[in-house]
Amino acid sequence: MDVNKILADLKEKHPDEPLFLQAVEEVLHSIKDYVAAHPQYDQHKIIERMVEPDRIFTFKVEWVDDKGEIHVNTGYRVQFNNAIGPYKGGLRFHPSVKLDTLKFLGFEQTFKNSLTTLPMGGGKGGSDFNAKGRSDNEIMRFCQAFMMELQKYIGPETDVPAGDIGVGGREIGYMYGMYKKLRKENTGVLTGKGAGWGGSILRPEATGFGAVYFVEHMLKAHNMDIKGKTVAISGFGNVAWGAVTKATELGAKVVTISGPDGYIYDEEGFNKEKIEYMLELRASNNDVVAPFADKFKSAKFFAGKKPWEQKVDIAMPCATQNELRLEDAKALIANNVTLVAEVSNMGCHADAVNAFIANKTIFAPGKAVNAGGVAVSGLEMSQNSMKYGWTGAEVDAKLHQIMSSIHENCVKYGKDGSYINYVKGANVAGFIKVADSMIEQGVC
Ligand code: 2IT
Repeated sequence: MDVNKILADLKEKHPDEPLFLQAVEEVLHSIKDYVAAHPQYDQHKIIERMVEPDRIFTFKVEWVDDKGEIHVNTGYRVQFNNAIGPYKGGLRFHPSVKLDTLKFLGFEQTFKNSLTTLPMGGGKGGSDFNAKGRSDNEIMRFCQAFMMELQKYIGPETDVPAGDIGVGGREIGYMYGMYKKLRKENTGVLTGKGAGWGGSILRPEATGFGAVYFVEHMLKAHNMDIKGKTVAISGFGNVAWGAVTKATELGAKVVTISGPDGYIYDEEGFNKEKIEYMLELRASNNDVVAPFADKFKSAKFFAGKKPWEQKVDIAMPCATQNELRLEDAKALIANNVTLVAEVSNMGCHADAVNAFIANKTIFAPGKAVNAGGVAVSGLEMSQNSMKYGWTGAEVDAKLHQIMSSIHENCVKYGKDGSYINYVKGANVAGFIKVADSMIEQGVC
């Protein structure tokens, strides 16, 4: 495989898709030695076939706000690769969403879903809708209008969306209601549903919980324990909330969360009351964390800053892509960080990842660390197919097992002397299953 040629061709074809190119570049660099040692992949042009999404849908979403004004947004669904199962992946509602964003996320999702051990292909979708300041009724009307179009392209056996940034239980509810009305069916077409109407217990917590379970495995592989460790977390949405909750429960001291407005440092660490307040902040639709410092005396707000300047043992970026850059990685390394677990999809800029690896910092990529979310989505699909529901303890046990298996696979393909290169391990392990399935299923 000529990585440089494939990347140059892609760049020429998609010069305006920097995120997609960044995601592909990271994967190709980490799998190139493995591919070179296994000529069947080149023979079957697997890489060239893998970097091209199966299909992309783009549609118009029209809706009316509370004042009667009409708005127009763009909706997308990228069906990236279904070699190992139905397309599966979240919907992101955020003003920054472009086709580039969803192609990068769909590409990442293909490898991540392969790592989960469950039969799910990769897909992603969303819209440039901005929920900030919108009423619940406006959000409902937008979700309904979005689903009126999206329903043409999805189905429980073909493509199963879920949440991502800006799409949580509330939005999934409104979209599911409209799907059901249009299609006259109660099926597992979306995951992240309410526990009372087909959702899996523990799906809201799964991404954050799974991430902390993965961190536990990383620490254990290096003869350490999470208890007593200080943790910097960014973001304050669903994923950050799950991570703060589980890390706190296991005896770690979480000292930061963040929003687009800045970050909160709380020297006393989080507790139940503070964790509950995170949910309140999020439900306010204001996208800020500053009010946290007004409510809790021990909390300080740092406007416009990122948490990575604080001295901590563990850093877990849980907000969005490229939120941790080279200067942040340098600050963490200078402060002797023990471990960095990327929880957001491509949360660390490539330069930052390279700095961690060069420094032999224990570092794992999002597609391994955050795979617990989509894994429990896969378990939700299984429960829906069986018309059955597992208990929280059953789902949690399966989540534990999946995170353990992902860690094992990362070590298997990423061990480099005494250092575990989790980036290489995750990319190679994710690649093999998809690539072999494509070969077995022929050119189609
Ligand atoms: O990035 C992700 O893995 C998600 N947003 C969850 C996808 C899913 O289908 O649960």
